[in-house]
Amino acid sequence: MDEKKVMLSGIQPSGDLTLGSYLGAIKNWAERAESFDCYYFMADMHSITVRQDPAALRRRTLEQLAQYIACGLDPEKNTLFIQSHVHQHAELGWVLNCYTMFGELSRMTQFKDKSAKNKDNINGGLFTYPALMAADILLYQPDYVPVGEDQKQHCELTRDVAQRFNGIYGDVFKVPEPYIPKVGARIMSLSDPLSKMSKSDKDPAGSIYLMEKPEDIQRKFKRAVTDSDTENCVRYDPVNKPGVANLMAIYAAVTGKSFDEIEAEFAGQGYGKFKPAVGEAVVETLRPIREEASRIMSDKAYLESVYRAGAERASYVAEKTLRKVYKKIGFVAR
Ligand code: ATP
Ligand code: LTN
Repeated sequence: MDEKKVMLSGIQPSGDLTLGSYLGAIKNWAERAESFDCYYFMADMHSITVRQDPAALRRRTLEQLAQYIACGLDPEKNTLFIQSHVHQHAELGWVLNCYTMFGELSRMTQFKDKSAKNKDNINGGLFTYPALMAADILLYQPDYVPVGEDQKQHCELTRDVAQRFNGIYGDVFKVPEPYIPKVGARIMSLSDPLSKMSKSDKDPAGSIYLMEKPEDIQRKFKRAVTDSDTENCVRYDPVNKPGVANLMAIYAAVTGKSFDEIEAEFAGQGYGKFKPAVGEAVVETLRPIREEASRIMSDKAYLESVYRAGAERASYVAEKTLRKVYKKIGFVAR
């Protein structure tokens, strides 16, 4: 019998993947792909909580799959699938909506942020989204959910919902732990170091995209907002020097160096040397991913075979949990 622990995570195809998505989430997935039983999906159902262009959504969903594979997730060893292909997500999502409280949903920062950004479309899905996310997770009984810092609150809500449900019906769900990286859990925008780097940001200067050309990446790093102090010194101080601290976090995450080592490396050299060095390290990290993803994108038949097989495997596991839930809550078996 397979004794491996289970890991699961998803990303919305709501924009092109960024360095934030990579360092906060995917890098962690790829590094653990061998030792865990892993499920990773494209959260297309979540992405329609914000209005999407249909053709762009379709394209980005497939590109995201190609990028997952290019980041090192081998489809033979990981179950890679598209959320809407596994109908159990919508079904358990509805059930869990009825076990998630209005007050809990009202406290979610992602809801507050996104409703502030999309004032003309504050829809029910945007509000109840965390119940669907709880379903995404609990269907697969995972031990860990590798995400960036911003998703911690949703993971905690998932734990609360699972515990509430188990409290009523007995042990139905495993209560999972969020798995957040020590470095890179919250990469900030290069143009505004006080806000998170985000793939749906309207200002592309703040985000580095996985598929971006090296010269564009370098240009963005050279123009990255550092700090208004006159010190011009590479020192880790997130409160007073958030721009430099963010660049240091990026450099640390891609090179594996500690903050002390980075300070020593750039002692007396100023931002003029530091910023292009970070750019160069990021370019070299992303180069193989970009090249491999472009190659995979051109093979549509392969991508289709991957997401079909993934949906089949995911559905099999998800169905077991869903049946158990339906039985416990009193639905008549078909
Ligand atoms: P959107 O702009 O559509 O809300 P996003 O860019 O904020 O998207 P998500 O799809 O919400 O990204 O996140 C995908 C995964 O990457 C999640 O696990 C999230 O925690 C992580 N992540 C996203 N942005 C960052 C970031 N700037 N730093 C670290 N991790 C991040
Ligand atoms: N809410 C996440 C995406 C997401 C997810 C999940 C992450 C949807 N379902 C399940 C982990 C597990 C986001 O907005 N980044």
